[in-house]
Amino acid sequence: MYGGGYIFDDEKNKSQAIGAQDDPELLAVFEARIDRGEKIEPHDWMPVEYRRQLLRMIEQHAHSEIVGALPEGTWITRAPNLKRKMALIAKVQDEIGHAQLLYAAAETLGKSREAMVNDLLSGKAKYSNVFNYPAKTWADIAVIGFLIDGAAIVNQLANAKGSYGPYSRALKRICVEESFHLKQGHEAFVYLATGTSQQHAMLQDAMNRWYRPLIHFFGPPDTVSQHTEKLMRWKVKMASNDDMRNQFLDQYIPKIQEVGITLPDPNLRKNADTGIWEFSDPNWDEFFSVIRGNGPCNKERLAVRQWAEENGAWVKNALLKTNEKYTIPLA
Ligand code: BYC
Repeated sequence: MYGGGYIFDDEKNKSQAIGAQDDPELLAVFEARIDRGEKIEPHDWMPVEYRRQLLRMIEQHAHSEIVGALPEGTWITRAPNLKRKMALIAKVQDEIGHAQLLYAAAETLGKSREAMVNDLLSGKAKYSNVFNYPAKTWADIAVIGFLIDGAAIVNQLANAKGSYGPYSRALKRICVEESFHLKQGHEAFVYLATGTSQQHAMLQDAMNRWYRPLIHFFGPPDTVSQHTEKLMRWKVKMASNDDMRNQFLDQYIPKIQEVGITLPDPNLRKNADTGIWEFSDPNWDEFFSVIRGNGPCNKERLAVRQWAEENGAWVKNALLKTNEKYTIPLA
């Protein structure tokens, strides 16, 4: 999928600098293409804001895959048996592969991978809130595999139908691999839920801790979301935060409850008239604090990435060919 390569046209790009005004005629042609359901490709004209928004979202997604490998990665050496260990190694490897696909898709919008990685390491870039919480026990791995991957699939299946070709193609491929992650997560979840009373209690404890971060995963309520309206108009986001959250709750709450695990929210219920899930205030202050760098594990996550960057630099340097010009992948 990511073969060949082309040099990003800097001259063309200058007219697309942040703050530049879009040509109204080009904008109208662009929006008509979006309305017709056409895919936008890297060499096509696109509004400055479309490029900026896509880059922001894809970059955050790529960072989420890289950082998301950390809580699970710490359990590889402590997996309860060889089967679980092999599955977890394969899953973590897949997540890093997803980051590669997503960085390549983001690069087509004109930001180098190096700049993106620097923004992650400096703490400037965001990544998914959920990866700033600790994975305290093996049951956390079951919750992540089943429910975080499940939540990600809801988001990614929808956005795979989005307007930007490279992102949409990357998401399609990611979803195929995620469906295996979900299966292994579900199997591990059911195994613990229906196992000994200790296993059940360990899973219940993990569920209690992950419930709120999972509600946060889909982003702030639509009434507060800054980017949804624009992103949905341009078919980058194919459903709003609240719609995706509701779809997730609809699909997964019954699956959690059917194995005897409860949710730590007395107000969680589906409104039979509206079909919408209602829940207690999930403390959006906590969400905003976590995504601004003040969650329980933000500092630890970045410290691990910084360590990897410093200690892996010699591998990169050994592979670099000094006489080669940098090319953006053709996604
Ligand atoms: N976490 O206007 P809004 C995985 C930020 S990894 C952090 O609603 P938008 C996996 C948002 O960026 C899959 N920040 O934003 C990996 C914005 O801040 P800025 C992760 C969040 O973009 C390993 C502000 O809040 N999935 O599955 O319209 C192991 C206002 O929000 C979050 C993706 O990355 C959040 N949860 O909608 C296992 C999907 N939510 O940029 C599994 C791609 C919001 O203005 N991203 N913010 O400073 C998206 O679909 C959208 O960006 C979101 C948010 C739905 C998340």
